[in-house]
Amino acid sequence: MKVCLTIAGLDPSGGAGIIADIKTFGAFGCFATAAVSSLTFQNTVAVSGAEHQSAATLRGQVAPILEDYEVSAVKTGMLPTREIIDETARLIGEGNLRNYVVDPVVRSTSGFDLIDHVALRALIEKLFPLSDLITPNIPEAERISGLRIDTRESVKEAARRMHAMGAKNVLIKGGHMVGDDAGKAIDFLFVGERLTMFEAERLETTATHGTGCTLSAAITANLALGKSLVDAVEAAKMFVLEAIRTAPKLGHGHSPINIR
Ligand code: PXL
Repeated sequence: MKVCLTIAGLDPSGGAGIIADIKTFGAFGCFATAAVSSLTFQNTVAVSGAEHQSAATLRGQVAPILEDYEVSAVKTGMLPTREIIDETARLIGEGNLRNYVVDPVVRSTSGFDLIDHVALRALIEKLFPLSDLITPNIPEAERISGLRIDTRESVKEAARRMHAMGAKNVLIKGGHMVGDDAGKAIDFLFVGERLTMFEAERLETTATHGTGCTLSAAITANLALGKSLVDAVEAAKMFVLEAIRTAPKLGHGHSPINIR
């Protein structure tokens, strides 16, 4: 059985973060391991705060896993501080980890900042070069690239800029797209300079809490299983679409999706 690792936040309400990642790894037949970067306080309506881990408590969680298991793929989600990002970079280097997917989490669906400015710079400098794929949505890609993204040309330019920052491969998720492609759900995968577009029907729903976490975890699981990047993204996108379609409509805000 392939072992996957997630380093991400705990969303105790179950929609996002490591709970979504663990369920997703399992859904693809992988064995889930998880280290918490931050305890967040939230439900489907709002995030009210977070208590971040230290470098020592992150290392304390991850090092024993790497000593004992062969980890086939890894993803990172919410990494709120430079301290945690620097330690994550060290752990990934020491473990010689492959198939590394960075979900550059900036803000929760409900609008809470999950990383500060200094940490975002560290994420770009330290983790992009170690990664096999980064998976920003449009607001994240705008924040990282400094560009306004409202056309396919600007999607390409943003991907070029993120390549120049060290990301080998870039998946820009078009769910927040405005302009001509608003109302579609097109994801843009740049493997090096080569673009593959994934177009799916757009589901009009507020049940979107945890979609980004689930997508990156599903890609990670499929890379662990030996799929190519294009095939892994395709499988992950289908998985998330089905999870949104069959979402349980829980809570009073953005409902979690149905990961199984
Ligand atoms: O969806 C971004 C995200 C990632 N990780 C954690 C979160 C959220 C959004 O709420 O709570 C832990």
